[in-house]
Amino acid sequence: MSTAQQSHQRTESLPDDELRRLYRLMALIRRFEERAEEQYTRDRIGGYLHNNIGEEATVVGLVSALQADDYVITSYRDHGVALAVGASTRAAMAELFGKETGMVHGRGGSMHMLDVQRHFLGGWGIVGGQVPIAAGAALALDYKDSPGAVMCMLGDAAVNIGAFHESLNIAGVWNLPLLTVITNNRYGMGTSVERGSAEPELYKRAASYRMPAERVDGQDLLAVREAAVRLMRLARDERQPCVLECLTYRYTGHSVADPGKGYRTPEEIESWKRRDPLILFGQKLRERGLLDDAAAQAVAAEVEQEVQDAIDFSLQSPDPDPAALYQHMYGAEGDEQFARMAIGAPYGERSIAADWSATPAPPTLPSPPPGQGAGARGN
Ligand SMILES: Cc1ncc(C[n+]2csc(CCOP(=O)(O)OP(=O)(O)O)c2C)c(N)n1
Ligand SMILES: [Mg+2]
Repeated sequence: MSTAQQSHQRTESLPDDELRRLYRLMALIRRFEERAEEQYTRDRIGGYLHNNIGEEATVVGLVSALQADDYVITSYRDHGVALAVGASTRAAMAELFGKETGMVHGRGGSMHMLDVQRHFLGGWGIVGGQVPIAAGAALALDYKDSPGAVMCMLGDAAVNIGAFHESLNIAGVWNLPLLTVITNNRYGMGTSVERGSAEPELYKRAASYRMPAERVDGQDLLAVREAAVRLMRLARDERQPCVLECLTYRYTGHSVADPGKGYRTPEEIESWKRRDPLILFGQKLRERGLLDDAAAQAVAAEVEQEVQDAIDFSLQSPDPDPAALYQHMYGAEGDEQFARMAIGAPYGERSIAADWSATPAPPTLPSPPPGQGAGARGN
C-alpha cells in the first residue's frame, strides 16, 4: 500500500468534525503564537517566550492521542499544548501577560503554563527537567493501579541531559506507563542535532533501554497521531514505555531573543515552510471535501477574533496582588509554608532592609597589601 493510501485511510478513521477541529486548533495555535510575539515586542509580556510556529502538527497530533486518564507534560515551549488540551485562549494569553486571570494566575508566565484539571502537568524551564517528573507521574499511576499513561515531550537537545537517561532507564526497569516524545526541531538554541548528538537519529537512544521506538514525519498531523495512539496504547495497556521522535522545524528563532538566522540558511527555512503543517493538513481536508477557500478564510477570521479577544481580555485583567505573591506557589500547604519563611519565623529572614540600621556594623578589615585591593581582583 502506498504512503498516500495509508494516509487516506487514517483520515477516514476520524469523524469529519474531528478533522475540522484539529485543523482549526492548528490555525489557532499559529495565530496565537504570532500575536504573542507581537505583544512581547510591545512590552506587554515579560520574561522569555518560545513559540510553536511550524510545530503545530506535532503538538496537535500528539495531544489528540491522549485519553481521559492520560497526562501530558512538556518543556517551556508549551503554549500549543495548553491550547490543545483545551485551556481557554483567554487564560493562556492572560498568563503570558502575567495577569491574575491567567491559567496559573500569572505566576507561571510563558514557560510554566499548567492545567492540572485537564491533566496538563505543565511546561518546565529547565532543559530535560520534566523528564524525571514524567517518570514520577508514571510511577504514581502504576503504584496506584490507575489507568492511563504519561506523555512526556522534550526537545532534541534535551536527550543529552543526564536526567533523560536516568528517567528512561528507571522507566524501562520498572515498566512505567510512559511515552517519551522527542520533538526534533533540528536545533537546541543555535546547535544543530548533528553537532550536538553523537547519535543524531535520536529515537535510537531507546535501544539502550530496550524500548520500542519510532521516528515519524512531525509535519503530518495524522502520522503523528497514529503513531502516538499506538505507542500510548502500549504504554497504557501493556506497561511498555516507548519513545517517539517527531521530525519538525521551528520557523522562527529559539525565543523572542533570537532572530534564528545566524545558524541556518534561508533556503533551509524555506524548504521547511513548503511542508507547512497547516497547508499539508488543509490539502488532505480539501481532498475529502471538508475544506475550501471560503472555509479556510472563515477559520482564519474566527481564530483572529478569538486571539484578539484574548488580548483585549488580558489588557483589561488585573495584575496579581503583590501581597499574594506566594499564594498558589506551595500547593495546599501554601500559607503554612509561607508563614515558616516569614520574617522572624524558623526558616525566615531575621531582618529586613529597614532594620539594617539596627544591625551591628561589620568589623573593619585590615588594608590589603598594595596592588591586591578590590580593583585588582578583576571580577
Ligand atoms: C539545564 C539547562 N541548560 C541550559 C538551558 C538553556 N536552554 C534553554 S532552551 C535550550 C535549548 C534546548 O533545545 P531543545 O531541547 O532542542 O528544545 P527546543 O528549544 O528546540 O524546543 C537551552 C540550552 C536550560 N534552560 N536548562
Ligand atoms: Mg530543538
